[in-house]
Amino acid sequence: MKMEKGMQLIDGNGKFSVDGLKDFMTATEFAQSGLSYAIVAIIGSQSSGKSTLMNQTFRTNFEEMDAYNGRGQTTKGIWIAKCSDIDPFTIAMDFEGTDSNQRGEDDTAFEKQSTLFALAIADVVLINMWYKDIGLEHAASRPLLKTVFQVMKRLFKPRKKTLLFVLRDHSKTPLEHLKTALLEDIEKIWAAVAEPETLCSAPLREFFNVEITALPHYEFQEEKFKEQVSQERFGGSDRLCFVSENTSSIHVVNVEVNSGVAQLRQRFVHSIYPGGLVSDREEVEPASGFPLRAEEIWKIIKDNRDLDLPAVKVMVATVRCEEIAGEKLKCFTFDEDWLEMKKTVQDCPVSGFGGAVSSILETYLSEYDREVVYFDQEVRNAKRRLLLSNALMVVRDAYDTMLMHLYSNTVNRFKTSLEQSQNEGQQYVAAIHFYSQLCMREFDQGCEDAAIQQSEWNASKFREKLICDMLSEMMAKYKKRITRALAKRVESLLEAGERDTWASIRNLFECNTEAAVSEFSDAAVSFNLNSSEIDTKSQHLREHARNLLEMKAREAAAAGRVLSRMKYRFSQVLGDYENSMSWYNWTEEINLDVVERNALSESLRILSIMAAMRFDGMPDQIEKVLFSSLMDRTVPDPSLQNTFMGATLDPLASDTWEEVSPKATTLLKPEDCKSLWMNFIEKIKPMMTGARSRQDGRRRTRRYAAAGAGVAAAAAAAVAGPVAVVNAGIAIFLRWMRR
Ligand SMILES: Nc1nc2c(ncn2[C@@H]2O[C@H](COP(=O)(O)OP(=O)(O)O)[C@@H](O)[C@H]2O)c(=O)[nH]1
Ligand SMILES: [Mg+2]
Repeated sequence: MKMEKGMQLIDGNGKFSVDGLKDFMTATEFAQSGLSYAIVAIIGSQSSGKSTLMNQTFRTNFEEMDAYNGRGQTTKGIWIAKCSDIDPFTIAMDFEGTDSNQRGEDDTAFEKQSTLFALAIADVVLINMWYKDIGLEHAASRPLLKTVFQVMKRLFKPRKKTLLFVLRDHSKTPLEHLKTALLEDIEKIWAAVAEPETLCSAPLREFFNVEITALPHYEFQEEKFKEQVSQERFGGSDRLCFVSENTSSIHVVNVEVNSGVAQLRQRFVHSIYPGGLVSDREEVEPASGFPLRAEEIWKIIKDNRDLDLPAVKVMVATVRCEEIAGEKLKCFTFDEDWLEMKKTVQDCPVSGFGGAVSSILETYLSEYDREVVYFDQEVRNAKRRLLLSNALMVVRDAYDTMLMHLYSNTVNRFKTSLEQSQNEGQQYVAAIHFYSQLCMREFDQGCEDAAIQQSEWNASKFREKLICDMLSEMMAKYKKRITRALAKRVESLLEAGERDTWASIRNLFECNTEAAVSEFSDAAVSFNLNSSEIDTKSQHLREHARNLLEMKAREAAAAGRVLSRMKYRFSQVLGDYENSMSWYNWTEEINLDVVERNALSESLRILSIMAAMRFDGMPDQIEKVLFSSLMDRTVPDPSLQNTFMGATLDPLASDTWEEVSPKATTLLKPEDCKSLWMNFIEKIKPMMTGARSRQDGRRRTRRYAAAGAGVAAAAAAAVAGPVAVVNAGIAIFLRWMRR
């Protein structure tokens, strides 16, 4: 597409050509111009030679009216074209003429809209006028100027514009006269235009640089016209003049003082550079935002809304920065190096991960920065932050995976090194010191290597977890040590069930637990824990030991086990007694009731020991209560059970021990003890029955033995000797007894 021929940006019905402009942008590569560009628009009455002038000046190819077909509306709407061979990139905008008969007298809406569009978008607005109109009260150009000033005052914060008046068909009237009359006209019209409050009495110069030039008749003096319009260098023509003089009396400043001859085209070469036609323009907006800006401005104008240019600027910047950020994010997400990195890190740690990812990220962030450089700073910074945070979201999983590798490798390394050191017989605390430092150092280096420069991420969570795991490893070791030191010994102490069982257990617990805690505290120094953290961990170790005790105590307090221990103890006492009794020697026989009471008392002590964990060594009444309730009334009076009296009289009819916290240390409730005891009593009855009958047997045996011994003694004395006779007698007697 040859864009010098121009494209219709807005058609006669006010429709904006988004697609056409897109093609124009692509074909001309306008977007690449950054801020190095200028836009020149021309407004003026219908068929006043605007298109002709634009084509001659900028070597464009806007449609012109055929001179032989009479005056009429040729240019419809608004056209744009790239000016040929002008540096910087310059866009020419050709407008449908004002006062057009085709639209009718009252249809001034489009004129106003297009004028406003020209003032909002162009750097230089050429105002095409017939030279003969100057000074005329009813000249066609007066309503146009009024419109220009009105719309300029309607713009919110407009940029200062250059108005370049082009006086057409200039003949002999000296330029000085024309200029004076024109400037007076302009000032009058400016003053007459009602001003919004904010701009009250603001002078014209704050809004416009005014320049005036005059051209000969194109048709009658075509050669001269062309020469003055499009000659590359300053020529000698005296017809094309930029005029000005001391205009202080009429408050117009910045009027170009140039009485010499200049070429109109030449004014647009290097127009943005110092000394150029628009070198003092401010707040230029980037070329890449042009389509959006033009479309938005036209939309606002069409909707007859207030045209707030700074707001448009922010809107354009927002949309463009978002678009660019979106493109960059997409490019980053699909960047081959990044994808490769992301894939690799799933399987194993990647050396130099942070540097590599940061550098890929930086590539796209720099591209973003380059492309948005001319947009509103606040907007572009905000969108950059968003781009970065979105890109970091893309990276986050891979980063975490990378840290996960470092973390788990370090934990494994720590465990294996420690294990190896133990196998080699190294001192445990020293090994902890050495390997924890070594592993942490390596972990920190790994994290540094994985750090994403653009992020504020750190590995503290993984580091904490790592320390936690190392400590757990250590804790497990000390817990094991405590278990090993306590479990079996506590079991046998409970099994023995001696009077000092709990004191011994407490002693055992304290010695071993505190030894482990103290060593743990020494080892924990490696992890820079504060004292309260060390205290907490130490407490865990103590709790572990205590729980172990409780577990062992509860195992030992299982009803069946207690019962069998009591029975065993009972049988032991009874057995000891029976073993001490001789079947044939008439030694002093102890009352079996006393023995029984002894055995019962020993068994009851086991029950008393097992009733609660005496962890804190506090005295309690359990043994006393058990003895008074069970020993003194071996079988509770069944008639009192289930009665109020029974309940009050029986201290064991309860599920708690006084002075003993039921949750913490009760192993057997009072009522459990009672039922266990009753059970026990039932179980030992046969033992006692057996003992009693054996006692009877013994008594009889001894009697017979004594009798037999008398007879035998006599016989023995006579025959074989006394001992053999006695023994034979006893053997016969025992056989008889067992029958
Ligand atoms: N009198 C006069 N006519 C001109 C001049 N330049 C062009 N024309 C003629 O004016 C008519 C309208 O020209 P055009 O450029 O289409 O005017 P536009 O409607 O303002 O764009 C054509 O016939 C041109 O030949 C000029 O400098 N003086
Ligand atoms: Mg035209």
